[in-house]
This record gives sequence, C-alpha cells and structure tokens, in this order.
Amino acid sequence: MSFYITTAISYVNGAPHLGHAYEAITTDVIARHMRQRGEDVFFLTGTDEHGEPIADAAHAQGVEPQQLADENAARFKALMPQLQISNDFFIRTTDEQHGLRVQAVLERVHDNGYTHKGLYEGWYCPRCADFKVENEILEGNRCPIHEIALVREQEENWFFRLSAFQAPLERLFAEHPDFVAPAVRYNEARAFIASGLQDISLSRARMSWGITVPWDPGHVFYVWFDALLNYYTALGYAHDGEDLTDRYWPATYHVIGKDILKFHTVFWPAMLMAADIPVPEHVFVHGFLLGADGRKMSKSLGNVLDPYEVLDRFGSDALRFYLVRDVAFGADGSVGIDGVKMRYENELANEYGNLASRTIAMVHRYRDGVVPATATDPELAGEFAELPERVRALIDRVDTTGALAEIWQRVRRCNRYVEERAPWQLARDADRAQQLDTVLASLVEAVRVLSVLLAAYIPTASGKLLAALNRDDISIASAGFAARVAGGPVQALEPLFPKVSPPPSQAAA
Ligand code: ME8
Repeated sequence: MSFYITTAISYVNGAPHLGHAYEAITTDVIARHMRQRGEDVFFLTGTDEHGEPIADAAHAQGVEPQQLADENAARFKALMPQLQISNDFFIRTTDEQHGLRVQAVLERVHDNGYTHKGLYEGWYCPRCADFKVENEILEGNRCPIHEIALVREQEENWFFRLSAFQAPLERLFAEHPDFVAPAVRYNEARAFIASGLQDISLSRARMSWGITVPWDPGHVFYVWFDALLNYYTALGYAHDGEDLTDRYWPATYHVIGKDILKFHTVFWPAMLMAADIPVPEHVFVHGFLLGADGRKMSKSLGNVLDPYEVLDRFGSDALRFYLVRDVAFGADGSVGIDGVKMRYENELANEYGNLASRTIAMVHRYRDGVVPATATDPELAGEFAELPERVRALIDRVDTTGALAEIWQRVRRCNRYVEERAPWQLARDADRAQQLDTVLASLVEAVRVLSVLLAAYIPTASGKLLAALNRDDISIASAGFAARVAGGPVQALEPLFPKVSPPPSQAAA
C-alpha cells in the first residue's frame, strides 16, 4: 500500500528551531514505522520560500530574497540528516519545477471559473502573510497568533471563490470524521467553515517575490497557494524522469502545527476540489512546544531549547526520544534542557542502555558469548503478547507518545525481570543451568524485540544493539516474541548512551 506523509514546509526567514525539529521528528517516527510495516512510503519535507515574510526579512538584512532563501534552506536541509530524518525528497518552493506545476494547477482553477478579480480590503498580518477575518482578530486589531498590530491593507487582486466550497467542505467533514485529528482541531476547522466562508485573495499585485500568475503576469500568487501545492507538485519531479503522482496521491497524512489548521483543512481541500484533484486523507495537528516555564519560547525570556545544543551534547536519538516521550502528540508541551538530561540519564542510559549492556555482558560472562538455544520464559513472553499490534494501533492514531510508552513499560519490566531472576545467583548453582539458559535467552529476545520496536524512535542505538545481536531485520513482522530462540553469538557492545559532558559554560567554571 502506498503511504504518503508530509511535514509543513518551513519558512526560510530564519534558522531552524525546535518546533521545526519536533515536527520533522514526529513525522519521521511515523514514516519509519510504516516502512517497518512494509508500506510503500514517500516522506516529503522542505522549505517555503516565497512571500512577504521572506521578502521583508531579506530587505531588513539588505540581501535579495533568493540569497536569504538559499542560505536558510541549506540550514534546514542540513539539519534533516542530523536529526536522522528519513525524508525521500526535500522540496524548495523556489524550485523551477514547483513553479511550473503551481501555475498549471492554478490555471485549471481559473479555467474552472473559481477565480475573480476584486478589491480586497482587510486586516493583514505581515508575519502570517494572511488577511484575518473578523472573528479571528484579537482586541485592538491584533494578530491571534503573533499578537502584533494588524495593518489595514487594500489592493486589487485575484480572488479564489472559497465561498463556492461551503457545501462541499461541510460534506467532506461530515463524511470523513477522521479527516482532521485530534477531535478538538476537527471541531475547530468545522466551526470555521460553519461560520461562513468568504472568498480569499489568490494573488498579490504589489509583491514580486513569488510565482507569476500566468493569466495576469503583473501578479504573483499569494504565498499560501504556492506553499500548499508543494505536497502535490513534489511528486511530479522528486524522482528524475518519473512522475510519482499516481503512485502516492492523495496524501495519506499531512502533519502540521495548530497555527496553520485553517490553511490545511479549509483552503487546501477547497483548492484541490477547484482543480479536480482528490483531497488528502488525513491532517494530523500537533501542539506547540513552549519553554520550560510554560511560556512561548523566546530569546528575551531565555527559555529557548536549542536543538543544536541538544544534538551536540546528547545526540539525535536523545532529542528524538525526549520530544516524543515528553510531548504528547496533539498537546502543547513545555520542554527544557533539564528534561532532556533527565530522560537521557534515567531512561535511555539507565533503563534501555543498561538492560542492553547487562544482557550482553551476562551472555559473555556465563555462556561464552553464545545465546542459549532454548525456550523462552512464558512469563516474560506474556508481557510482550500483542505488543506489536498495540504499537501499530497507536501509531495509526498518530499516538507516537502512547506507542513509545507501551514499549517503555516493557523496558522497565525487563529490568525488574533481571532483578527478580538474579542470573548471578543462578550462575553459582550448576543445577540451575537450564534456568539460567532460559533467563538469558528470554532477555536477549526481549531486547531484540524492544530494539525492533524502538527503531523508528532511536534508530542509532537500536541499530547498534541489533547489530551486536547479529540481527538486522527490523520489520514489525519480526517483533513477535519467539517462544524459542535460535541461539547464536553476540558481540560486545559499547555503552549506547555514554556519560555526557557538562555544557561548555559550566565546564569552564
Ligand atoms: O507555517 N512548536 O512555516 P513555519 C511546535 N511555511 N511546532 C511549531 C512551533 C513550535 N514552537 N513553531 C512552528 C509555516 N511550528 C508555513 C507552512 S505548509 C504548506 C506552509 C510548526 O516555519 C508550525 O506549526 O512557521 C508548522 O507546522 C511548522 O512548524 C513550520 O512553521
């Protein structure tokens, strides 16, 4: 089955921040898991490079928009492998191929009669690049997202007849209650539609940093139309000489943050309908990361968690693990460096890492590095019954946090099992050799299964462990706990999560 998953594409007016890393990581966990299930996955991410926010930021720095876009797009692109993101393509909306396809799709919208020219006047947020409708505006004409003063703007532009899609969108939501999740976001989008849809601007006359409107070259497309279409255009040119559209469209999951809900769940499906293109299956909406003090992260408050610092000190497995474990998908979450350190030491190093190293060390110490080929302990096997199925079901609801919690419960159970069985005592008694075989075989099987299930979350550490066990199959089909293990040698394992040095500022003190 084809499975097409996307992140939002990031604005290039600044460097990547933790919110971008979070979205890429969560999406990557799902993409990797689906590949483990044997799905035909295509995973897209990229950068959103046109429009007012970029043009304004470039002018403020005295450079051309293209130069700013090139510099920052390179940083976003470089961050992906650092986070172990397994995207299949990285789209930039300044790609020539994207521009041509945007023009073709919107020309169809125009030919289908869903555009008209008119005078637009309204309250505009230059940071969102969006005109706000009355019921969104905060007191004092401020942006509901940025809380900055909105500007009264007037211009002649092309409009998209969003109002024509009132009934089709209502039908889409009524017939597909799983179109948007979580439910709170589905309700929010549905209420926005129910409040009555007005036509929206499709073009800008004053701007030049954008894709030219083919039927009126004095205009460029409003950046959101250009941006949303990335999900569709990318399939046309991601693989040289091959069009992947039929294979992957419609998209299976769009993963986005809650601030861009309206664009993805109202404008986007309407625009696709206007161009006779099938609409995506699901939009999954995550919350916002806040500083450890629960406030919006900002440099002036000194509560920013810098993804690069976490990567440098703890590595990308740790950042991935921390964010998914600490921030339930869909909810806002407070994050900080102390939390990273705690999860790293208490859970990754002391629970999973320690379980892995003591298991392998005991196989070496008591059985010369060869796993006893014997039946596993039904008691421990029972703890793993249905685990892969549960993880699958949770990931199907994009409950990446819940699935990780299920897995982690077993990591803890295994550590208790070691304490309960006390293999070091069994080893002193020759009559209990079979019991020791059973315990060792069961533990090796348990860490194998855990590592297969953790491969989507912490690919590096789980990969090292599986390599030490001489196992490389990470398919979910292989995550069943075997009643009997085949045995075989295991390799020594270096610590998966070594002690971390203090930050440079404290080291110097
Ligand atoms: O919105 N916590 O780009 P963007 C969690 N270009 N997620 C966050 C976040 C935070 N603190 N801050 C941002 C755009 N995000 C458009 C998208 S898609 C066709 C165009 C999320 O760089 C945000 O919700 O401002 C969005 O999903 C993504 O990061 C990119 O944000």
